[in-house]
Amino acid sequence: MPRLTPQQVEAYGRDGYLCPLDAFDTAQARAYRDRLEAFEAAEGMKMSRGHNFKPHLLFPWVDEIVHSPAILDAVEDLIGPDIVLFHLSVWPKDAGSGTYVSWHQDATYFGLEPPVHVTAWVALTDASIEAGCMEVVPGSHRLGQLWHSEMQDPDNLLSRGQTLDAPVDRSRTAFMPVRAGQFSLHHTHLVHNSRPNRSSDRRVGLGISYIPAHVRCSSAQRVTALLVRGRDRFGHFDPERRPAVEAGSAERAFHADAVARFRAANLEQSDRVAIVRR
Ligand SMILES: O=C(O)CCC(=O)C(=O)O
Repeated sequence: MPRLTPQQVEAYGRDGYLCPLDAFDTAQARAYRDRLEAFEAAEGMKMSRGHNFKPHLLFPWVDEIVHSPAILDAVEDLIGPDIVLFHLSVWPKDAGSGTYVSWHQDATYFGLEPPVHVTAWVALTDASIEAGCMEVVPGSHRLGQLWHSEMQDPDNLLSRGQTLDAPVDRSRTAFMPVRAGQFSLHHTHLVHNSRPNRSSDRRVGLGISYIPAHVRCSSAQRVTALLVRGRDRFGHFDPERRPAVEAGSAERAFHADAVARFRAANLEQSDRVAIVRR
């Protein structure tokens, strides 16, 4: 795949997102989806809220996606050659379910300094407007970090229910539909949400958070991350262990520890926001 054009890089700077871009073909996307759903069936649980963090530590096939040259080439054009995977969430929405994602900015509880971070949302199924693809406020990334409140709602896929409560004009939004095998890119301060899936098929994507290696997490809790391209001359994170087999006992143990640390770091950031707002 060609690198991003200067026009695409300029559009990202202006609008805060790019969509759609091609990662792999639909047959490959179907194969990845089948792997995910076979695991869900075997475990008797869906990889939804509460179980959707950091699957790249459990599954070699997710590790393959996060190293995809098509995705990393585009990310490199936006954040440079030394790329660290800071976080990854699976975002499944069953057909006809009420699950949604509230209006938010990804940066809110990440505590990244400086806040240089791009999310690649990689579609394992078609994510049309009807199926509840992401909806964004173009250009809102230029507003910087905005206030959020925590609205607990089991249908909201965001783990802390963080919801924008700053007055941002949402009268002109844009949707980011992607077909299976495509991806979109969005800026850490871009205001976005997604509505329930009204289609007849499940909608599943991977939200992969990439940062340049010089960016650190300001939480006292040290977290893990994975260098996916280039060099890390900073050592801000404990290196992640790439999975050798699908959800083996070593993979599960490493994953559980990494997720626990990530949740603790997130909670610290949420507490900091609450103190500042008091
Ligand atoms: O998958 C969705 O509907 C929302 C994902 C999202 O908010 C993100 O990747 O930042």
